[in-house]
Amino acid sequence: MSTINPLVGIIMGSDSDLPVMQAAANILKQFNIAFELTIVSAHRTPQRMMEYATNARERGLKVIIAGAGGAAHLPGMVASITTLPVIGVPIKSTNSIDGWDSILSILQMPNGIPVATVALNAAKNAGILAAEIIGTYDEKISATLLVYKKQMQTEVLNKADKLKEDWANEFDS
Ligand code: RP5
Repeated sequence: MSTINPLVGIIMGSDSDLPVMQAAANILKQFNIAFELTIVSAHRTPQRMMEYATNARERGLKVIIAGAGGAAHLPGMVASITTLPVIGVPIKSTNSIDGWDSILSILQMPNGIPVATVALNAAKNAGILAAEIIGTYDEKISATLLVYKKQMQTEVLNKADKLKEDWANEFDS
């Protein structure tokens, strides 16, 4: 699946990662940021991974979001090849013991090859972070992000008001 002139490449080690990774696609869609979504496995398709990471920048991508689970080498290996920022999504996958294996495989990168690692299964945050990276040069996207953050604030404040009201009623009764 792809959109025209994608700015964000969402890749994952397996189609079994899709239920988690589609949250990154959904939020990018909400922000009107063009993305592509595909499967690239570090272990099962190493040559495809090399090609993807090697050509990503000249194809116009600005950020890569890479999700994998278990022995999750995809984000780190892609980051070792490209100079684009890579956001890693650790996935509690079919072969993951408890999620820590995925987290540590993506997080504990050697000096020189950073991967911006989000929380376990936090593909939505990966999408938001990708948008924020694009927002550093695209005013329209940074304005969209500002609206998003303000909406979240309003939601929390409304919930706080409701809580106050509910508890006030509780004390009255
Ligand atoms: C990883 O192995 C993939 O990213 C996936 O999280 C995990 C399991 O893959 P499947 O065996 O379900 O295809 O490389």
